[in-house]
Amino acid sequence: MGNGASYSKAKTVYLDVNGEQQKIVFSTHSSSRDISDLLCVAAGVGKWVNITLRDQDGAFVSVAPTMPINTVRNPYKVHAHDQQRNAQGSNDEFLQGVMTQVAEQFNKAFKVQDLKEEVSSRLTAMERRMENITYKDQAEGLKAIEIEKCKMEIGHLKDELLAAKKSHAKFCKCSGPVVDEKRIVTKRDVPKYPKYTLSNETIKYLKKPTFDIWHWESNEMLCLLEHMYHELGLVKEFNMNPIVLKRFLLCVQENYRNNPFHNFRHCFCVTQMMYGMIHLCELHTKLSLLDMATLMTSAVCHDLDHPGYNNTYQINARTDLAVRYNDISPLENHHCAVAFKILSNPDCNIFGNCAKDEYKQIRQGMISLILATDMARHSEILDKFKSQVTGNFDFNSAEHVNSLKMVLIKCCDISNEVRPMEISEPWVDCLLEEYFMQSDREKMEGLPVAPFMDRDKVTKPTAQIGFIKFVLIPMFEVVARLFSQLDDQMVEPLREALYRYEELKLIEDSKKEEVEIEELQEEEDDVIVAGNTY
Ligand code: 0WF
Ligand code: ZN
Repeated sequence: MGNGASYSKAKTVYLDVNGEQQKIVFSTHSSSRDISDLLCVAAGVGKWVNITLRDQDGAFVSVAPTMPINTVRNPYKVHAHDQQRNAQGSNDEFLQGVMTQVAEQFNKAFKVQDLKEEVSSRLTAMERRMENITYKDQAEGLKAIEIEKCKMEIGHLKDELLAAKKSHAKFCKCSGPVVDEKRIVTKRDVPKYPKYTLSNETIKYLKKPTFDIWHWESNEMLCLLEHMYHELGLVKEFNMNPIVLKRFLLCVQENYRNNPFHNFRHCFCVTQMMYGMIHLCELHTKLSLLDMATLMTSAVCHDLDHPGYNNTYQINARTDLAVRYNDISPLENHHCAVAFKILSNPDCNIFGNCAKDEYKQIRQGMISLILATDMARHSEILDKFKSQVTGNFDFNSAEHVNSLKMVLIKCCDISNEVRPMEISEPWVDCLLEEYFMQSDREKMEGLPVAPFMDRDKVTKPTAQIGFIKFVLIPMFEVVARLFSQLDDQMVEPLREALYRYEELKLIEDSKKEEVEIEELQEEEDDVIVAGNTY
C-alpha cells in the first residue's frame, strides 16, 4: 500500500461497447461531465447522447469520478440513449420507450430487492408523465385507447410488484420492513478480503486531515478502518474478535450504496476525520474508550443504505421511509436501524463480548450521534453546545460530553472543506451530481425543488460560500474554543477555502457580466438594424 500523500490518481475503466472492448482513462479530479464526454467518444456517439453503464450483474454504475474501477474481464456494458432522436421521434416511440423502461426496471427489481421501492416510485412518476401525454396528444391525434392500454399495463406491473414485495416479506419473515435482509449477510466472507501491510508513512498520515482519501480502493479502506480500531485500543478494550471486526466492516461496506456522494468513501472520510480529531484533540485524555468506540462506530455507520435522496425528498414524496418514521429524520433513523440490524448478527457484532450495560450505553450513544447528523437539527445541537462551552464545559457531565460527541460527528460529516483543495473539490462535484439527480426527479414528479439543488441555479462557488461561511466556520470555531489546536489545523483551512471560492465567484460574476454586456450590445445592434430597415 502506498502512503496516500499524492493527491491525483488516474483511473482506468473497461467498457463493452456492443461487444467491442474499449477503455477510458481519467483523473479522479475529472468532473462527471468530462467522464460522460469520454464515454461518448468511446461509444462512438455524439456528446448529446446520454450514456448509462451497467456492471456484470446488470446494476447501474454511476458515471462519476468516484465510480468503481473494474477489470478487463469484467467490463461495464455501455448503453447509449439518444435524447435528441427521442425528442424528435413519434409519441408511439416514446411510449414504447417508457414501457421498455418499465419492463426493464420491473425485471431488475426481481433480481435486486432494494430497487423495488425505487421502481414503484418511478412507475408513479411515469404514470404522471403519461397523464401529461394524454392532454398533449389529443391535439397530435394519438389514439387515446393506446394510452389507456399503456396505463393499464403500468397498473398491472404495479400490482405484480406489490404482490412480489409482499411475498418476499413473507418468505424472509422480515421482523419489519426496515431492512433488506439479503444485504445484512455479507456476500463474501473474510478470507476473500485481502490483507495489506500498512507502511509507517500511511499509519502516520492516517491521523491527519490532509490524508488523501481518494488514493484507496474499497479493500484498502476496510483495512485502514480495521487499523484504526486496533490502534485506538478498542479491539483490546471490548475484547473484539478480530475476524468479527473484519466481517462487521465488510458488511458495513456492502450496505453503502453506489451513490455519487453518500457512498462507502464518504463513510471512510467521516471516520478518518473522526480518527484525526480524536488524535488532534487528544480525546483519549478527556473521554472514555466507550465514548471513543461510540464515536468511531457511529461515524462508520452514520449513512448506511443512504438512497441518494435527502429527507426533504423522502417527506415530500411520502416514501416508505418517511411514512415509517413519521417524517422525523427518516434517513438518519434508517441508517441507525441498519447499523443495529448488522450488529444483531453475532458474526458481525463487534460488541458481542461487552457487558450488557456497556452494550446498552454504546447503543444509546450511537442512536444519539447518528440522529444528530440530520442537518435539520443543526442549530438546536450547536446552540446547546455553544451555551455549554460559553459557561464552564464539564468533561465529567454526561450531558456536556454527549453534546460534544454530537458536534464532533457533525463536524466530521461535513468536513470535506477542511481538507486540501485537491481533495475537497471533487466532493463538491459528487454532491452536486447527487443533488441534481434529486432535483431532476423532483421536477419530474412535480415536487418542490430547493434552489441549492437546482442545476439551473447553483454553481460550485455559490453552493460552498454560504455553507463555509455560515455553517462550517461557526461550528468549528466553537469546537476550537475547547481545543485550540483546531484553529490552525481546521478553522484556517476553512477560511482559505472560503477565500478561494469567493475569488472563483468574482471570476464567475465578471464572466457573466461580459456575456450580458455582449448580449445587450447585440440587442442594441439589432434595434439599429431594424430601425434602418423600417
Ligand atoms: C453543496 C453544499 C455542501 N457543501 C459541502 O461541502 C457539504 C458537505 N456536506 N454537505 C455539504 N453541502 C451536505 C451533505 C448532506 C448534508 C450536508 N450544499 C449546502 C447547500 C449546498 O447550501 C447551503 C448553504 C447554507 C445553508 C444551507 C444550505
Ligand atoms: Zn454523511
